[in-house]
Amino acid sequence: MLRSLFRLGAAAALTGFISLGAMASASAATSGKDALALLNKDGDDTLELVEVIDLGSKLFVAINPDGDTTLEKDETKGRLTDADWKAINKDADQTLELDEFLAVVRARFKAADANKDGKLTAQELDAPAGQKLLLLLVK
Ligand SMILES: [Ca+2]
Ligand SMILES: [Ca+2]
Ligand SMILES: [Ca+2]
Ligand SMILES: [Ca+2]
Repeated sequence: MLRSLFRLGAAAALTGFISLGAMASASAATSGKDALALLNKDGDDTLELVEVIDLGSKLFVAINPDGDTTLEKDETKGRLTDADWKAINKDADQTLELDEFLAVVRARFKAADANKDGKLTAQELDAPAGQKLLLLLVK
């Protein structure tokens, strides 16, 4: 546990120049174990894509307080950086539609699934790619 925390710290330090802005305002990273306790609802000990997409759909509604069909930049603060927005917002308007948002969720899930078995373990969630997914989902 201590060693994985250290690894996480080292990884965070390495990527710090990219995510410093986001990290500074966000609370401490969520551990894979905590994330599973919080997000895994079906009684196994992994997150599957269907669970994560379901979460993403609910999150889209939850972080969209103005109740329109899009996310604006201020609504994704701390979850997505300006660089993320550029990459995600394919139609180059000032908003993220649900399909654009879920495409990011899906891409981050795939990136985090190191052994490509369609499930995210606590260990995979603790790795940098897993933390990127959690940054999006948990705040
Ligand atoms: Ca599960
Ligand atoms: Ca909105
Ligand atoms: Ca858009
Ligand atoms: Ca996996």
